[in-house]
Amino acid sequence: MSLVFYSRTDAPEPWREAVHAALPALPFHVWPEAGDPAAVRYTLVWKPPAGWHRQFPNLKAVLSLGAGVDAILADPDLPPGIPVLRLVDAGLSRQMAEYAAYGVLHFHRRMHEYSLLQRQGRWEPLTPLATEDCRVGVMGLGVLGAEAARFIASLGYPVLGWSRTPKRIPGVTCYSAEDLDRFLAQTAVLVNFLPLTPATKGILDARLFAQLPAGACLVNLARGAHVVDADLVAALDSGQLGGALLDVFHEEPLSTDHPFWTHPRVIVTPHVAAVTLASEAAAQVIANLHRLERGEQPLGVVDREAGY
Ligand code: NDP
Ligand code: OXD
Repeated sequence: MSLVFYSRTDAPEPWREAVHAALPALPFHVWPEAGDPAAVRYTLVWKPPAGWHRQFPNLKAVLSLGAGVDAILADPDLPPGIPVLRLVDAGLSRQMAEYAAYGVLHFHRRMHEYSLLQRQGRWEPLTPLATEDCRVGVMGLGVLGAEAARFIASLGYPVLGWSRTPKRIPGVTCYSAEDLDRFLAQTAVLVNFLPLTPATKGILDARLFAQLPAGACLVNLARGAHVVDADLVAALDSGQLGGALLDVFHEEPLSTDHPFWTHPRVIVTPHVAAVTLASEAAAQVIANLHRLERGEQPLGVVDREAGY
């Protein structure tokens, strides 16, 4: 019985050490090394290529190195019936809340406009918007979105939240699926925390941008495929949107000729809103391996039907 680690961005060593310390009898292979494929019971993965899991006929569980599992579920060859386990917070929520709050402060304090004025050498004080008039709309009120909504509310912003099912979060006005229009109409800074599923793919499109107040800004730290890129560029060019802070993209790394790189109203970061740290997340993975070994129900089981 063994585990195979696959990631092109996470260093395997801290994971190997943590797993070995907790489960010394479980061989830990780092792809492209996998030992006997028939012996592989667990994979610990970030963005495995489509078809990759097909080679392990006796897999018992797939453990994600991230909170979002869209890349894992996108594999048509993922063995049916086995659990896919995602990270639940595991140190990510604090980082995500900080990034989201940074974006809100940036746009609320009109830094996107000052950056344009600076390029033109213009000294032009702009009228500030009172904090209590800068409504922040958080799409997705799960583990990460709810924490960010609470954090942004603690800074004095009126916060609205939107999720598939109704939520109650102190200090946050919560809307559910059917109230999207009302939620958008009030939102000055839209922050996306949705998982990427068939229902949310392309949700950030021209139709949605048109429902925001003119000049609203976008912080997308969920997935690139939530955005229709051409619609976002058009909304920024027309002034319907004032600016966008983007951490995630359809293709990563973002291709060098993509218009986002040079658009004066876009800030690009390289998928770093929250970075999984073995020092914070390994305990959760190990707890799940112990549970699986004991035949107990693991934590963070993804609803494969819903896609998150
Ligand atoms: P959760 O599964 O805990 O929360 C998802 C939320 O989205 C829930 O509130 C859910 O509603 C809501 N939702 C799902 N589908 C819909 C829909 N069709 N309409 C409305 N609401 C919907 O996820 P996390 O908070 O843990 O993570 C969110 C995402 O953040 C991840 O999937 C990942 O893509 C992204 N991420 C990005 C990182 C980065 O560095 N950029 C780092 C970590 C995560 P309900 O509560 O009703 O089910
Ligand atoms: C995640 C991510 O889903 O880093 O954890 O994007």
